Amino acid sequence: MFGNNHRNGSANGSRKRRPPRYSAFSLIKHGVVSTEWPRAWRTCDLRSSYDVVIVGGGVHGLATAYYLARNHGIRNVAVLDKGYLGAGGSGRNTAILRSNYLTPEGVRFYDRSMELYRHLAADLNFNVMFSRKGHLTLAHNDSSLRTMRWRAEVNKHVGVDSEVIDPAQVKELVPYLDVSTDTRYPILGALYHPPGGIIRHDAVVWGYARAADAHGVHLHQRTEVTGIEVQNGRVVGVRTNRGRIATPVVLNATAGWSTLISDMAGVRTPVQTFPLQAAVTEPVRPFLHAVVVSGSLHVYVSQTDRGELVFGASVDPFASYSMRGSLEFVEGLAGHVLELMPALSKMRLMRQWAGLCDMTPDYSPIMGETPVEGFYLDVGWGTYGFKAGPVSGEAMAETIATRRRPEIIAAFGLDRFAEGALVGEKGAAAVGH
Ligand code: PYC
Repeated sequence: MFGNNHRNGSANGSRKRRPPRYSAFSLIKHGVVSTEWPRAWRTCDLRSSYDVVIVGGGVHGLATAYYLARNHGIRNVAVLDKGYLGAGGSGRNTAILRSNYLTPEGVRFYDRSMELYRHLAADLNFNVMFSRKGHLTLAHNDSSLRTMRWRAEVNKHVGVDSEVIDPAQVKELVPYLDVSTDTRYPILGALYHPPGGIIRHDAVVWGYARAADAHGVHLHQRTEVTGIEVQNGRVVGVRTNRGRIATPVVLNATAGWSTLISDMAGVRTPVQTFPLQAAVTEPVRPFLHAVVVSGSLHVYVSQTDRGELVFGASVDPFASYSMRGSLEFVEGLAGHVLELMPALSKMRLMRQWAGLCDMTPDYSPIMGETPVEGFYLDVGWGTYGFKAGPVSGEAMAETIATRRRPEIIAAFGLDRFAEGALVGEKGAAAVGH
């Protein structure tokens, strides 16, 4: 087991430790013989000061901490979460990865994330179970077909593999889809994006947490931020339920509560919070080898390595902080799924849940500096945050280390709303909202 605090690093957390390695022998030993698994990260005392405090222990906050330490040598960093690591959007999303966006800024950004995800298991020495299945966005009418063609052209221009395919090709990729022409929503074609796929979301969270900890970062669960101290226009500290921390840099990497945290620093953001519901079935043998999305039917589905079908929809039509599933959602979902794949009528849903989505007016995130010096934002992730975890972590770490927003996130600053330079991604943001 890792000891407390600084046993494996220097007092300022500046020395890198090796994360534990699991051999086949140790898996058998811990799985069968022993009940005591080594801890993946330490439990640390809260220091009275840190160079950087990251609010939010999801994939964005943890990735930023990891890249701050690994790429920039900034290790006196704390990640605070009021619950447990991955308790928010990182543990509640449907784990779809893709980069087939609509704007060149969006495509380039998410493509970098895909590249980081492809190498993440080796990078973190942790199996994140990335499965490159291919991603299909179905078009049921002429206008969505037009948008698919537009997206395919932008994707190709930026070097991302996407093309529009016809119903016969769709059927070849997903034989269980009903592509007949006498349905209510006939499939006219699809945007096919071969690099898309799914990943194991909790493994991504744990992998980043473990690697950040090994670099000396402090991970503080059950640590709620109650205030942010600003003096003369700059951040000087954070108040928490466990005490005060002096710090010149705070990153708001929360979802759901991002406006609450920004308000504490006196920074207003154009964000509204909506629930998004999802559900999972019992496991069945593998038969769905691509991620399937239908904007018109407001549904997406993929099959996990365990055989379960994971379904999601668009956000609920009202702003709320509720994370409960509803019967209306399941009823609508079942109807829409059966329009697409009637053969699924006998499958049983096992669980449903909801997560919180911070929606911005242009369906793009907000990343970078704010009018308060030292207070940074990585928020407004709507329904597209999980797939961006690695690239936003990398870019936010660079922003904090160099005090300059790198080119890859230049378009996503808070200033774009005042300047009217929006990055309109509505046509490519999950399903129609
Ligand atoms: O952006 O691909 C996406 C997505 C899937 C589920 C929610 N968002």
